[in-house]
Amino acid sequence: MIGGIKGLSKEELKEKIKQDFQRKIISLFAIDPKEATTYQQYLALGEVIKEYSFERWLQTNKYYKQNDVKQVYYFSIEFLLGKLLVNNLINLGIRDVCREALSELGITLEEIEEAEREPGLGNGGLGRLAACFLDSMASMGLPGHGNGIRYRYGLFEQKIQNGYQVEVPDNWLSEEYVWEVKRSDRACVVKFGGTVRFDIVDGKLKAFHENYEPVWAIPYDIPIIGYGCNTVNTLRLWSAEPFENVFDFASFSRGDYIKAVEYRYMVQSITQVLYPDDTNEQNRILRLKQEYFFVSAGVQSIIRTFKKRGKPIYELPNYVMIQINDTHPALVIPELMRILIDEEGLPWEDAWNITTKTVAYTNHTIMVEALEKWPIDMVKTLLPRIYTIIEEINRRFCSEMLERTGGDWQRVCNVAIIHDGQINMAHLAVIGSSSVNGVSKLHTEILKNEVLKCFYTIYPEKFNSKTNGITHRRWLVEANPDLARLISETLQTDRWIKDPMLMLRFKDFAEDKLTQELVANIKFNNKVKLAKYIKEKYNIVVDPRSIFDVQAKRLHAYKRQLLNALHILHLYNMLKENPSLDIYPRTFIFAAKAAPGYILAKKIIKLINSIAEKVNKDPDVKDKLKVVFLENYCVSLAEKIIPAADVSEQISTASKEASGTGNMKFMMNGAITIGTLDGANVEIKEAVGDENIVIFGLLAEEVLDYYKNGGYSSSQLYQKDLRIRRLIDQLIGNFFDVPPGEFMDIYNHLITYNDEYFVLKDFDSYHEAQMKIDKLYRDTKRWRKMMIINIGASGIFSSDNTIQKYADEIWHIKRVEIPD
Ligand code: 4GP
Repeated sequence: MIGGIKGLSKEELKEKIKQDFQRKIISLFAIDPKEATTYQQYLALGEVIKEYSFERWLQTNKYYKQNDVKQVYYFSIEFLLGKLLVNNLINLGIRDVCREALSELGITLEEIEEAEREPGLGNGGLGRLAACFLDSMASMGLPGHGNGIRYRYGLFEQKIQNGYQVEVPDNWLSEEYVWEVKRSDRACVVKFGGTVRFDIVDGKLKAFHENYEPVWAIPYDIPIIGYGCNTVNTLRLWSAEPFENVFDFASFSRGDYIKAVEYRYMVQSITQVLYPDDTNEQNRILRLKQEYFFVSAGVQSIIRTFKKRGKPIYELPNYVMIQINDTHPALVIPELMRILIDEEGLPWEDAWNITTKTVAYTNHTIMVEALEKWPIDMVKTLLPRIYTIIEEINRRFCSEMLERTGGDWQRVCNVAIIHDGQINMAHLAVIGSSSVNGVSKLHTEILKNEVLKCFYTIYPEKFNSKTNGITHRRWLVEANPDLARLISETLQTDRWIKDPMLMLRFKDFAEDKLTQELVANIKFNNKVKLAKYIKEKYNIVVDPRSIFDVQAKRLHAYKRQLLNALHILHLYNMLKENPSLDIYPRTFIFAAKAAPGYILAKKIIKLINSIAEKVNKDPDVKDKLKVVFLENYCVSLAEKIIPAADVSEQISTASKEASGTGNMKFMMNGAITIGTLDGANVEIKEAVGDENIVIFGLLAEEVLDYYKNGGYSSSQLYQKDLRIRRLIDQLIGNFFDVPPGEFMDIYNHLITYNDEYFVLKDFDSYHEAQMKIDKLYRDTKRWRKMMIINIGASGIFSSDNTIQKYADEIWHIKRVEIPD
């Protein structure tokens, strides 16, 4: 192993990097370092940098153990990490010296960084939030780790062919993954299927789980390196592997060969693929297997570590906290109960007391499709012991409720865990944890007053709000280094990288002419870079002097990419009617993946591309409008797009976007938000002031009222509003060069099924807002001032602040300083 880098001078470190890097190339590939490909250089440099973190990693774990530090485990079915090389170099504080070392070898660091493949182990917001939280915890010296799944195939790679989305498997592990360390010595056994037998042992009822299929859970650990400190926490991702001796050789010869192969296939399939859908529940047994698999392995490994401390099991909540990222890991609750009762021999009441104190739950969405429910039979067959525990939790809870409500069965059914043949995972999560939080103020209010209202009446003390955040180290220091440098120069310190609230002082320079010019230059240069990328990749010329108006996020009807698309079509119609119409030139940029089975979303992608084709080819609008759809939206593409954005589209139907985190990334990079009062947009508006954001559309309560009372008819609007009628007619007429009926699903969604997400209802107000953007942008001074205020105020939305609140109010953990 390569030694540490502690205490070396800059020169010594540079020499060491050069030597270690070259030796690594030889030891990995047995080739002359000069002959290595860029990818080989990346692998070698990655290995070297990973090993530099080992000293701190060991030290951190040792410190936690020796000092009995309380630790938090963030359980998430997704971790969307992005590339790690740049991040790790920055956090270790050695990026510049590494660049110099390599350049002395004739190698450009940025080229190596570009060669990294990012693991797409997440769909969108929820998974990326988990990754931001890991960075914040490590950088703040908080003892917090991740627990998840090492999917063999991450989220599909998106290609656009003839305007349609085509999905290609993401074979991210075809080459080794540099940043992980396989820990076979820490493997756990997870048990599926079988039967449960109850027996009296020493006068106590005891459960025996028999005839199950065992699966090995093998952990792969990734070091999570903190910025500017010695903390290196752990992200543990589990991979499923078969037991070699389950179907022994004798059964092979008895003709059970097929059975053995089936078993092997069953096991490997568990961690084979990430479900490419972040809102529609995949009512599939495999998904349930995945959930139990990583939960069981994670809880077992936590208990094993805890027991090594030699403390009584009753003390668990004083040393361990498990945060469950949405309901996917909610089986933590019965799994911890199982271990405490069956393996530790605790009585039910004690086990329950420990479990509810140890677990906390975050809700990320109110979309009904995403609130997980599992059929009883499926759980009973796959997880028979877990099922009996859920049943008992439910029985006790319901009888308590029955008493409380004076025998009101209807009210009890509304909150039961098991009802109508299904297990409601959100109910299990709320009942079994000490804290329930929403991810923005508005979202938490909606949880309390609508979605989880019944529970809020029962446990008001559990409910709290933790507005999401993003790590400014990735989304500013790494993605927009010039802007980060300007902030440091302006504030005459780079302490804001550790303490993001200092960023607020940047707002004081909003009127300063020089700062305004510098911010504008940086934005312009970022736009030039993105324009170059677009030209190289798509052969489309976009003008960096035009407004870059960006909507980049998952494609979903409630996020309303359709509203944006229809509005572009409207601008096009206006320009065709009046070619001299004075609109400021705009480049509309989209990036979005649609779940492969989500037909409407895929049609919207096709529509955007059809509009792009029409607009980009038309010489009449050439200087005023451009539309670009960038394929395969992922973390590294986001890092290219966001720093170049002028306008940030956050236009979801109010009440539907729990928080949004893209909205924060864009503001941090100086884009001005056009948005509804939804999710964290509400708090962004509070932070920047009404004059530095452009708000439009229905309010959440209006939307919720409409849902309750009906009241809005999209077909009436179609009849009344000529602009809208024209747009809809263009969709279903022969305006676009597409097969007949191509956009019928969109038409039906908007008109036949009455526009569930109020696209047409908000159209007029959106148009007004866009005209306001047009006007504001022309006022250069004003716009620059807005940019600076947004950048400065974004410090509030650093995930460091969010995590501090989780640490203080839910986890009760403290920062620790890992000594050298
Ligand atoms: C997302 C929410 O849709 C988004 O508003 C929020 O910012 C993000 O979680 C993080 O809290 N939800 C999901 C999901 O990604 O899978 O439900």
